[in-house]
Amino acid sequence: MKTEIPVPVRLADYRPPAFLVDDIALEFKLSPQATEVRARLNLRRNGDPGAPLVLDGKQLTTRSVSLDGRALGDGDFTRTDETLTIPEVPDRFTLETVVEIDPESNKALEGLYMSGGRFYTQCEAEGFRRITWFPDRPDVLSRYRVRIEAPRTYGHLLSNGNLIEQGELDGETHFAVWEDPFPKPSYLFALVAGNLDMVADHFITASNRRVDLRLYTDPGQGPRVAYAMDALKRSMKWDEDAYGREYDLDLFMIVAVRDFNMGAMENKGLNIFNASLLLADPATATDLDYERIESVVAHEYFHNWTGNRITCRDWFQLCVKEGLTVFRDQSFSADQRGAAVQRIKDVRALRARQFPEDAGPLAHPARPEQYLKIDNFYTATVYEKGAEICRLLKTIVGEDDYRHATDRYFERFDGQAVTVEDWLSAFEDVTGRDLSGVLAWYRQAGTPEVRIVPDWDGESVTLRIAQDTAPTPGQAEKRPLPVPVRLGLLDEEGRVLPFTAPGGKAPVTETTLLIEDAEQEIRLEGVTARPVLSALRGFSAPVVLTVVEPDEHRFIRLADDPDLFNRFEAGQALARDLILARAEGAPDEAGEARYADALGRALEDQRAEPAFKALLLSPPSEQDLAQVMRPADPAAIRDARETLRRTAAVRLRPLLERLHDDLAPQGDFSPDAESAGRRALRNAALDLLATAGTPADAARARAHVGAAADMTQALGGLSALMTIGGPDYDSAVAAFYERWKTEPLVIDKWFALQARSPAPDALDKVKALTGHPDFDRRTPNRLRALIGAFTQFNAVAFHAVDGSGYRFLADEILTVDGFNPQIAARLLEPLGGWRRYKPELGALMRAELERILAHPGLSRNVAELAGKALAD
Ligand code: B3K
Ligand code: ZN
Repeated sequence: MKTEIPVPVRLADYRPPAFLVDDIALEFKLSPQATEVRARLNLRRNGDPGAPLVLDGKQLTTRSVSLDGRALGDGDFTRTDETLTIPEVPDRFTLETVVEIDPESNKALEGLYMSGGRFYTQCEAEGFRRITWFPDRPDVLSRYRVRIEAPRTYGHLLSNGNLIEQGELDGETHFAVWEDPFPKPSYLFALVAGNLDMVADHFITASNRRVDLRLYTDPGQGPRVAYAMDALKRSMKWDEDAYGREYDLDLFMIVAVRDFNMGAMENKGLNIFNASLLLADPATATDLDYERIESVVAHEYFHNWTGNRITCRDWFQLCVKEGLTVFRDQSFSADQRGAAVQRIKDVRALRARQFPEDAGPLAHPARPEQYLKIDNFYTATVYEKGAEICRLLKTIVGEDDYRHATDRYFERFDGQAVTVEDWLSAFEDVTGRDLSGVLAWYRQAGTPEVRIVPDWDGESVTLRIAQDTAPTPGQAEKRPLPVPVRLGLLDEEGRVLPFTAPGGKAPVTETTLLIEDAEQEIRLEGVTARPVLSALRGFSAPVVLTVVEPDEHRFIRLADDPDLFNRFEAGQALARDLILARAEGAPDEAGEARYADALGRALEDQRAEPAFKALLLSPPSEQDLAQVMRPADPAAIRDARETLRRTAAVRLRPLLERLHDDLAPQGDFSPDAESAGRRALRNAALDLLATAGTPADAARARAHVGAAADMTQALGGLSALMTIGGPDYDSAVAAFYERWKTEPLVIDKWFALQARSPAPDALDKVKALTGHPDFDRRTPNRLRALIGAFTQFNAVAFHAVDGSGYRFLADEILTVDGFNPQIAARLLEPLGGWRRYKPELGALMRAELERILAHPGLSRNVAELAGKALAD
């Protein structure tokens, strides 16, 4: 065990690199247990004349170091576990190192590693140092030339940029040389080698250049990339139209890999994807898979400009690439699939993950100020809140200025490593506005709470608006932030009610108010009837909104708000309050019935699309509810939520049965949003009926499974059978395994489904599944499927009063930490919120965190998060 006290990295300590590397030539001799890496770096001093050269490296066996052709001896440099320092070097020189690495035993899946007998890399954030000695930081941009030599059995040899040479060496060995003309940070380096299927296509850019597109998969999986290829071409076109961004190389490649720590990686010209986010066909992938593939393909592609051409100065600025790129992929998905439904899904995800993070011990600003392990900061706050900040910035400056400002940003910062301030400076230049308030959004942690009290006097309505952000760890004082509130009015019959906005002359039906003070009053004139407020339309800012109003107004919005997001929101708010009331022992049965009937009317509404109705049918998730119930009692939440769902099922039975019948699939499968919406609504109807669980419902679920021709329907049916329980479910689960046991991506779903089981012995079953021959902790997808799904989606079993769920998770974290600290740290998240739960549960969660923290040899990744979770 190392007893060093880890020193945090601080934004305030940022210094420009002492040396720049203009170009680097890498030569790989690939071999599973002993790969040789020769690196030739052309270095140039950057500032401070006396500074020594310090390079990063990790788990490298160093064979030689030479400077301008002269071999260096032990006395010429010093080495620690993670650095190599040469005290005296000229202002310009060439450094050559030869190291040996062991990809086969690399189970951390960072640097160069193996999956299925092939070689892959993952370098963001600090994986390149596991490949060679280098100033491994994003503000060192270099031109790469990469030569790969390997036995011919590794059929494809890939790296970034353009292939400039390839050939045979001796009949057994072949090689390839790649050159990437665009200077890039080391985290964007990539290499892939092995036998792969390749699917080729091309794209003609706006300026009429041909770009070859090649998608690579494990052998046999090629036919499953058709949808990803299509999504890629649509993404390329969209970025030209929406942001004026054209692709810059002649070749764009994506490789799918089974073993991968996260979703995907935007390496220049050679994206590497978790296979689950690239491969799809109707039989094996769900509509959600298709949706994610489309959005992640777009996300990684969009990084080519926001991330690669313009990168981050340091890792604190991560949201400059991630928040912006998420905003871009959300906008793309909205254009492809419909803005309202997309927005609802994005907000649901934000609330499920970012809001709890922002309200707990791990709260941090979208631009954090310090870290121990940067891996721990690829968070919902950096990504999703980062995207929300871009969105509200766009709302504040308006569509046209947003586009002018992003044009300016690309023009001014192309080829550079930038900060949040640089990003905002483009907007300040174009608009002439002071955007320090937006900067504060990046710097301040916590979710603002906005409260609106409307008061109508017969002619005008006065809105008293207050905002407040609770203190977060390390940030006791909070300032008010600029909050754009899109708003309209309805009358009590649900009709649109025009009004005159502040400073306006003519009546309007919607306006955007910019709230900037802790408290302020705004008056809307010309309001001729008692108004129903529809505020924060489209979720125009990432805040928690409370409007002081009668319940009645929510019913009116649920029925008639022209803003679909707020219709959805009204239903969620009604359901939430009813569930909380019951969970806290004060059920409102009349209210529950009324809510169910209102849902029924919304389902009959011919104007609304099926995808939207499917969302309406689902009350806030158990996780969302655990956020608002104080203290949270997961078992009471589950009971109350299921009771409300059952009430809806009973009252709406004929309607739900009809929906389920009428939406039965006809004709061939199509992954488009409309067809997916129909399948979603059909599954949602079945799922609701299953809460009633009559023999007729069971028969319906069985028939649904039996007839399912695609994975969305198959899982929808299985999930309904699981809700009902009993032998039908058991035999369906067994049959599913038999049918799909040779398809790892489907077997992941099989594990994940069972992890969510509401049965009382769910934990025992999950434990038993860890002994299943197909369970392998070293494959992150499998681990997430079973352990991740259990802790996130099985709140009742995870929060069992005897602490068995927590103990199980802690044991798993400690096991996984032994070989993959990044993934172990990710698993810790559900324990972080211990203070929000009933004291008896909180104490048990805390005890497990303490046990984890005391474990000898704990990784820095897990130590940082467990330590923070326990800190006062
Ligand atoms: N940039 C990568 C994330 C890398 C995570 C490293 N621990 C994927 C993405 O956001 O596009
Ligand atoms: Zn990204």
